[in-house]
Amino acid sequence: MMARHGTEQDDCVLFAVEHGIGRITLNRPDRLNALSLAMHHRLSAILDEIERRNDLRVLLLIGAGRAFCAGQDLSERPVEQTGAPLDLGESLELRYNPLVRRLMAVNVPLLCAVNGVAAGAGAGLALLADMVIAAESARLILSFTRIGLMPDCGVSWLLPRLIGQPRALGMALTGDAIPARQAEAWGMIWQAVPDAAFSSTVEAMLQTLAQAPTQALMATRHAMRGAWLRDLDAQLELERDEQRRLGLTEDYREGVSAFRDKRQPQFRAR
Ligand code: T3D
Repeated sequence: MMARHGTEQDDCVLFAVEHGIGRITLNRPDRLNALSLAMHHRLSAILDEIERRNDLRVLLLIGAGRAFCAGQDLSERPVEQTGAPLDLGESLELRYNPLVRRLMAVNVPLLCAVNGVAAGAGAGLALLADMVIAAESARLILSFTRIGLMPDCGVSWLLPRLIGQPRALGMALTGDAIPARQAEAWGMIWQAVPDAAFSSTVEAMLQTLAQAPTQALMATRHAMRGAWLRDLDAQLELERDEQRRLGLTEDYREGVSAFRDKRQPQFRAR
C-alpha cells in the first residue's frame, strides 16, 4: 500500500533528461494538472536533482493532456469544514514562493510549453519562464480573483512589467481568459503557434537552446531580468563585468573561430 502511494506521488510530475534536455511534465491530466501537495513535494525533489546535475543545457516545463496547469488543487482546500482555516500565507511561504524562486534560478534556460489552459498559479508558473511557447488553443487565466484571492507566484510583480498596468490589472480584476495569440500580441509570451505545429516548434526551440552557449544565455537572463531594479550605470557595469568573464570562456573562442571559419559553432557550455 505504501509503495503504491509512493509511485503515485512520483508519477504526478515526471522528470527525464536526454541529450542535455531536462523535461518536467505536470502529470495529473484528469485534474488539469492542478497543483497538489504531492506535486509540490515532487517538484521540490526534481529541483534538488536539477541543482545537483551539471549535464543540463535547457529545461522544459509542460503539462500532460489538454491543460498546462489549473493552479492550486482546490480539492485540497476544504473550505466548508469547520475548525481552524488553512493559512494560505503559509502555503505561499512554504511551497509557492520557493518553487517560483527555484525555477527562476535554474542555471539553464527555462522554456515553458503552454500546451493548454494555464490558470491561477498555473499561469504564474508559465509566465516566469525565460521563454514561453503556447499552443494557439491555449489560454491564460488569472483566475485568482474568481475564487476570492489575488495573483501570486510573482504575477503581481511580473505582469505589469511585461504588459503594462492597464492590461495586467484588467486581466487580474476580471479573471478573463486571454487566448495565446492575444498573450503573444501583448508581449506576455514569446510565441503562439498553431496546435499542429506546437510540438515541433517546442522541440526545435529546445534544440536551439541546448546547443547555445549556456553561460552567455544565463548572463543575458541575469542582466535582463534584473534590469528593472538597476539604473543605467549599474547595468553598464554589470555588462562590462559579465562580458569580461564571457570573453574568457571556451564558447566565446569557439564562436569567433566558427564565424571566421564559416561553420556552425559547437558550444560546450564552458
Ligand atoms: O491555496 C493556496 O495555497 C493559495 C494559492 C493559490 C494559487 C492558485 O492557483 S488560486 C487559483 C486556483 N485555480 C483555479 O481557480 C482554476 C480552477 N479551474 C478552472 O477555472 C477551470 O477548470 C479551467 C478554466 C482551468 C478549465 O475549465 P474547463 O471547462 O476547460 O475544465 P473543467 O471542466 O472546469 O475542469 C476539468 C476537471 O478538472 C474538473 O473535474 P471533473 O468535473 O471532471 O471531475 C475540474 O473540477 C477539475 N479541475 C480544474 N481545475 C481544478 C480542478 N480540480 C481541482 N483544482 C483545480 N484548480
